[in-house]
Amino acid sequence: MDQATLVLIKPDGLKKSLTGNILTRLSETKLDIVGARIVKVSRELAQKHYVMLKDKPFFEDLLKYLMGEYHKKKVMALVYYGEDAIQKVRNICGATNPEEADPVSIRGAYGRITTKGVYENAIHASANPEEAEREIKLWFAPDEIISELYPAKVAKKNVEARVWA
Ligand code: DAT
Ligand code: MG
Repeated sequence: MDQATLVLIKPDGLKKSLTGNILTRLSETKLDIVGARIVKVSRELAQKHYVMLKDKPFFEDLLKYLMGEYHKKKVMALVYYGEDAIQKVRNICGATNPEEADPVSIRGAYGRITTKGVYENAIHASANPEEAEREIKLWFAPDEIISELYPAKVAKKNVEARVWA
């Protein structure tokens, strides 16, 4: 079944110049990239992204990590699409805990746990189709994705926005 999944190259991945390596590893999946953005992550976006973990003792550190307070204030967000996309990407990422991840997986090769206990695991990948849809809609507007993944509508937005001067 064709699926979409959200991938984030987290701030440690960008700080360590791993973008090329990670994208190369992901290209083994033969999936299509249908969206890509560089994002400066706000606290609000980080909180929404990890809402499921809001009661965990490590939540505050997780927010700081995703916002880039330990590395660089940017994240690369991508949407991959194709057959069994969610599992294919998760397999290449490896286990959540980088010390337990298969050493040939992305997290096994590049992740670490800091002395503070933060899992710096370089990459995020959606866990299931419901999470993927929620996460993709959080990180991308309909026009930032080159395929029609989910229904969208035209809405008049009466807001001020920056344009090129
Ligand atoms: P995954 O990223 O594999 O989907 P998750 O959704 O359970 O795992 O957790 C999200 C992130 O939170 C994970 O990438 C790293 C961090 N995390 C999870 N469990 C942790 C723990 N016990 N201690 C510190 N950080 C943790
Ligand atoms: Mg998860």
